[in-house]
Amino acid sequence: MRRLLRLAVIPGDGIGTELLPAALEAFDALGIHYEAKLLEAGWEAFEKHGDALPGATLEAARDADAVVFGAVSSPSHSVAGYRSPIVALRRELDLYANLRPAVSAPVPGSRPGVDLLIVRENTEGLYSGREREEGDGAVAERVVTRRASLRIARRAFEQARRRRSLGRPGRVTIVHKANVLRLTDGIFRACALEAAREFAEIEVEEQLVDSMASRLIREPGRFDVVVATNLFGDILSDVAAALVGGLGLAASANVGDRPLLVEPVHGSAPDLAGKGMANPIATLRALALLLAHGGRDAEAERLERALDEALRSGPRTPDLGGTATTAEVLAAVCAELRRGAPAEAAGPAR
Ligand code: GGG
Repeated sequence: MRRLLRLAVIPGDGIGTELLPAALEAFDALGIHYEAKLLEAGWEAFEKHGDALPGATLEAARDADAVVFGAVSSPSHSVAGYRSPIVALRRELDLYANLRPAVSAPVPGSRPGVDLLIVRENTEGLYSGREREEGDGAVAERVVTRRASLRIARRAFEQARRRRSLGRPGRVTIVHKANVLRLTDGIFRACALEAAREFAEIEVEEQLVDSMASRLIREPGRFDVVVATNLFGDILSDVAAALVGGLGLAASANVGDRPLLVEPVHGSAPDLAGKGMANPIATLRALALLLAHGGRDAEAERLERALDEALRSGPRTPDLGGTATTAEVLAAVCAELRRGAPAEAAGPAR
């Protein structure tokens, strides 16, 4: 039997608490040997403890093999003492790369022939947290360092190399706006081109971010790996998700040296919360990313296959035009996993 997988599970707020820990039922169906420590973070945690990311949560996350994060939506106005728990977790755990795949899905409206990976810098850029009031307005600092740019670029090229070994083209598109942001994106661009020289077999191209947004919508099938600074990557990955079924299906992996943090891309969706109708597929895909990045490719593929089959022929939540509940979709995926499961994986293995 494989080593016990120690998970820190942070449901967060809103639909995050309806999706987690419920989605871990898929790990039971896969026969994965795991333990889950449930932890608090988000607005409710802030109201209760005065901290959106309590110290105990951060410590347990540091100690876990992997972190599964649900969803939060931080207030859009300033609240004294509040910090975004997901942005803080990414920074505290130095999870410097946010990997966001966008792949065609068997659902209405998904564009065919899309299989791309957005590699978003996760620790600096416009999310550096350096904002201050000045004059009659405010200033946000966009921080770009050589260290962070080189390591994110290398991560992108490594991903392109790995994907090339699986039959993808092996191409990295560097996204920037160095013609205007000459210093910050000048550094990002130069570092990405420097990293490119270590990966001779990988094709490299550049796109200005505005042109990239337009090309992504017109011809998403031509992109393989896309590397971008924090905000550009955040926006482009939501665009990419919209092309292949929407945020209800999109997941990401936050990676650094250790541990790994996976999450659905969507937020806590306060308008949907409490109805039991949130789409669990993004959270389940996040679990598949956890397995894939944890060196458990066979189980990741089984989960991905079950998700595709459930999307093709199973019940669908309202975001995909159906009327099914979260629980019904989850049950369909788990039934799919249990059908044809290897004998030792037929039941819970905790
Ligand atoms: N599952 C990721 C998530 O909660 N996304 C929404 C998000 O990034 N929110 C930032 C925040 O509310 O602090």
